Amino acid sequence: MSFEDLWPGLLPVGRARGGGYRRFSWTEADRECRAWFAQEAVRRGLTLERDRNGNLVAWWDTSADGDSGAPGDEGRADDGRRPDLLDDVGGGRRDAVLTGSHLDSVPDGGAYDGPLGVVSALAAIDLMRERGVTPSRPLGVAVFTEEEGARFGVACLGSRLMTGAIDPDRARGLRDGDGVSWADAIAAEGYDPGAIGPDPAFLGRVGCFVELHVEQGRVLDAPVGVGSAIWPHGRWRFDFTGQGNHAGTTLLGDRRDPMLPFARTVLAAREAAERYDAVATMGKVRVTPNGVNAIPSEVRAWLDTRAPDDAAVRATVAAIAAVAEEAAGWHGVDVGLSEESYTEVVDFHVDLRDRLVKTLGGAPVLPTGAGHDAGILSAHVPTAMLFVRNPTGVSHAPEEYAEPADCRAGAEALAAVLTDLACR
Ligand code: HGY
Ligand code: MN
Ligand code: MN
Repeated sequence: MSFEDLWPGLLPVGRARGGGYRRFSWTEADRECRAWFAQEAVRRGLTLERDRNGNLVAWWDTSADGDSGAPGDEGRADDGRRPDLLDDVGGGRRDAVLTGSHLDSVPDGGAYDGPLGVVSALAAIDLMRERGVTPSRPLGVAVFTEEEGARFGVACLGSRLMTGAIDPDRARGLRDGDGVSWADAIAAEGYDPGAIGPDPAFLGRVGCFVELHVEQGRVLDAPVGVGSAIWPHGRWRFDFTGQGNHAGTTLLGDRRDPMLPFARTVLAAREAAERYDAVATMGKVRVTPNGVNAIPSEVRAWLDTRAPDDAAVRATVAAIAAVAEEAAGWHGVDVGLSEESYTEVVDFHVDLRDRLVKTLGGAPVLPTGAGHDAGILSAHVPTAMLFVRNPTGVSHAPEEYAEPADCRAGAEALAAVLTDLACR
């Protein structure tokens, strides 16, 4: 199927009234996305595997003995060993090529962030088959769970669990806004919460991972680009605790209103980001009790900070925290700050990056400020990214868009890259 034929199948799933998407992990929309992916995998004769962390991988393996090629199989094309993948980087015993992305979204997210990588991977397999390409090693399409962290708060949770980048106990205890834990959510889907955690057997068989993603910015002036790096970035939570009280009868001098230091902190985030050439966002806040005529008892607010280098991120957060402390003190409010997740700078695998550029006959190379599962896997597996042009640069919003011609070019580029990597 062409990209255009495939794309409409997923489009309506999880779309909210305002046109954005609410595809949160382990909700009905997520189940529908997973069912769509399973159906497309079966339609292509791919072997669908659910790992213990909630991630999915659909395997195309053409080895003589027809094993699934899923990790853990001996998966050999003949009695010899497959040539090492990327032997210029000493792939060792790794022989599978993995692509894919995620299907979950931020609240009111766009249609392309995540799904473009998954749909393009399936379209790329169809293109390869139309051209009679037969991979000599397993080729997997992954769907990583909870990439946005929109429900349980930690981004790339599925790939962090797979790689050991998060403690399984902490993951089990993550809770959504209604208090539902990750453990309870996955148990309700038939997973064993006690089994989540690092999966070295899977990673040990993956020779490289290439993720295609819509560009989240507007740097690209060509249909497809190749990723060079991901900026360091993190998420912090401020807890401002004051005294709930009556909005009408409490004198100003008697108030301990947590909303005031929160408001000062939001402005400080912008000031610090400008000062340190970073970006800082406070887009999520939870007010308790959130009543019009009640002074809040608590304001919980999240900070997302990113910059080209670690020092700038740290300096930005430190400056914001200092203002939060001072403002809280002024208003007799307590403030707590906790780092919820942090991702060091990711420099994608140079040889793999250059190989993608060469396969594409040249392509722009660009960094990104957006986090991806590719960033998490890159510490364990040679990893690269392809970006598809986003004409407006808008992402994490209903207006996110990519031209059909550019999406087609992305699927073609991915097919060429996967052919080069999986047919050696
Ligand atoms: O937040 C990010 O950068 C990514 O979209 N999860
Ligand atoms: Mn995103
Ligand atoms: Mn994404």
